[in-house]
This record gives sequence, C-alpha cells and structure tokens, in this order.
Amino acid sequence: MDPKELPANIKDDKISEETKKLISSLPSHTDSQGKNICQYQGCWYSYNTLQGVLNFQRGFQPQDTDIILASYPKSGTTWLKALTVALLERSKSHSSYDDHPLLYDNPHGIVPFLETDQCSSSNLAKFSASRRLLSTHMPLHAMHETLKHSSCKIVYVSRDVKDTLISWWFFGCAVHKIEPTRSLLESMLERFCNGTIFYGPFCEHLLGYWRRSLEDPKHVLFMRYEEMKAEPHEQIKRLADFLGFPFTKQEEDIGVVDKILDLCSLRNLSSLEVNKTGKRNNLNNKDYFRKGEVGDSKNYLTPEMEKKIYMIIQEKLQGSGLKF
Ligand code: PAP
Repeated sequence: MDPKELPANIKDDKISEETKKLISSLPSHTDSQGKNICQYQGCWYSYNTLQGVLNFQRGFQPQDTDIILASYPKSGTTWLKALTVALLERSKSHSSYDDHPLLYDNPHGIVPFLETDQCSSSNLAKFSASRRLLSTHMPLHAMHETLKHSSCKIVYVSRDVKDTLISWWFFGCAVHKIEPTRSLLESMLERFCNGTIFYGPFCEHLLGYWRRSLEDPKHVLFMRYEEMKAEPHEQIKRLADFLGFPFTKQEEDIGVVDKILDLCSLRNLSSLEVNKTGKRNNLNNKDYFRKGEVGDSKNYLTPEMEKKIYMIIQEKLQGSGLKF
C-alpha cells in the first residue's frame, strides 16, 4: 500500500515514519469496533500498540528481578495486578491499610503496560516496591528476543474464552459509549474465532504461555481466572510462592491472606472513589469492573455461538493438555 493511502488515524504523531512504512506492508483491516489493526509477527495490534510493541522490542532493558503480569485482554488483568501489588506491598508495614497504593490508584495506574505506557524510568519508578512490576497483553513470542537473557518472572492469567468475549463486548461498548448490540457480539465472535482480533489469535496467545509454563515453571506461572474465583486462598498462595514471597505461618494466622483478598475484591476496588470517578488514558476506571462472574457468557451466547467457540477451542488446544 502506498503510504498516501494509509487510513487517517495512521497520521498519528506517536507513530514514526518507519512504523508507518512497516504498517503499509502488513496485512491490516478494521476490527468490529471500527479500529484499524494490523498483523505483526502473527499477532493483531492497533497501529499505536504496534508502535509500543516495537519500542519495547528495541529499547526495553529487562532486569532479572522484574515481574511481568501477562494476559489476553479481559481475562483478569486488573485483579491479578491488584493481588500482586498487595502481595509485594505487605513487605512494607501497613499497620492499617489507610495508605495502601490500591486505595488511591487503579491497578493499571500502578502497574504499567510495557507496550502502551511507554515504560520510561519515571513510569517504572512509580510503584516503589522491591521489584519492578510490569504488565503486557503481548503474546509471549513478541517478548522472546528482548527477554531471552533475563530470568524475570512472568505470571499469565487466562480465562474461559466465552466469558472473555462477553467481558470485552461490554467493555468495548462502554468505552465507545455504544449499545452492546447482538450484531456487534456476532461480529466479535466471528473475529474471535478466526483470530483477527486485537491481540489475537486468542488460542495461540494462551498456548504460548501455557507451553512455556510447562517447560519453565520457575519463570512462568499459568493461572486461571476460574480457579482464582473458586479457590482464592490456594491461588494467592500459589502466586506468592512463585514470586518468592510466600506467606509465613504467622501471616496466615493473623489473617493477612483474607485481608489481601478483601482489599483486592471486585466489591472493594469498585467501591473506591478512584475507581468510581477516575480516568486513565481516556478510559474510565469504573469500566474495568463489571460482574466478575464465571459463566456469565451463558446469559448472552446462544447454544450455536457456544458450539462454534467449543469447536475452535477443541481444535486449537487439542493435544496441549490445556482445557476449558
Ligand atoms: P483488561 O484486560 O482491560 O485489564 P481485565 O481486568 O483483564 O481487563 O478484565 C476485566 C474483567 O475482570 C471484568 O469481567 P466481567 O466483564 O466478566 O465482569 C471485571 O469485572 C473483572 N474484574 C475486575 N476486577 C476484578 C476483581 N478484583 N476480582 C474479580 N474480577 C475482576
């Protein structure tokens, strides 16, 4: 494509001339919410996000102590960020939780995204825990070259594709201030199934982290939203052990685990002023909190839609040992 033919929003100042040239050579299309996306190294990104991915790939300096929280969008990122912040923060003595960072900032404000928050040193310094806490929606292979000599830890949270899709449908409509119509849902489902969706394909995203978690369990932890809901105590202890910050017997006895789970609960976080009225990158913090229920998709998907997703998941995850 001739750069002169590029869609209007590629004329964004944040996108370099080099990236514009690259974009014009990549497969691209408009997603179900009207955003232009292009496929780079097998994954679909918006143009701005692609610039962020390239900045990360060219300039990010990993540290062995970094913790990276990874996810496909709408899989439990906000919750995982809150839990991890709370786990690391407990090394500081909060006699009461009145000055806890989670009370004054949305978890996304505390834990920056590698590809979209331009991880400058000032951003990285914001959360002054003993370790740098970072996040990403990039697939694992997009980070491979940059992280290959690093022994940082990666925690991936996954979620049932049907609930992820429904969560995204509502989130996208809230962001764009449009009605969540059936036709939009059908079009998103179509794109979920054929993989041409923001950060898609979904199954490849899951499988990259799943396989690495089996090969290298010391450095990659694979978590599931459904298990976090069903057995929160076990799962937060699993996370704490993996990160090298296990709960002591004394902490367990005095109820620290319960306190953290309560602090990070959807009920508590969504009731905080910062999450009711705050904004970040033009997005309302309140839109990150909806129902947080397992199986909510049952209320919106027809049996035919469920079957379509089931067939794709069966086919793509076959033989991997990963099941939903
Ligand atoms: P993101 O990728 O844009 O950051 P993410 O946090 O991954 O979004 O997903 C949002 C989902 O997590 C929402 O699910 P729902 O639409 O099915 O309700 C949201 O409600 C849920 N969520 C947010 N915070 C929590 C929490 N503290 N506990 C449990 N679920 C949560």
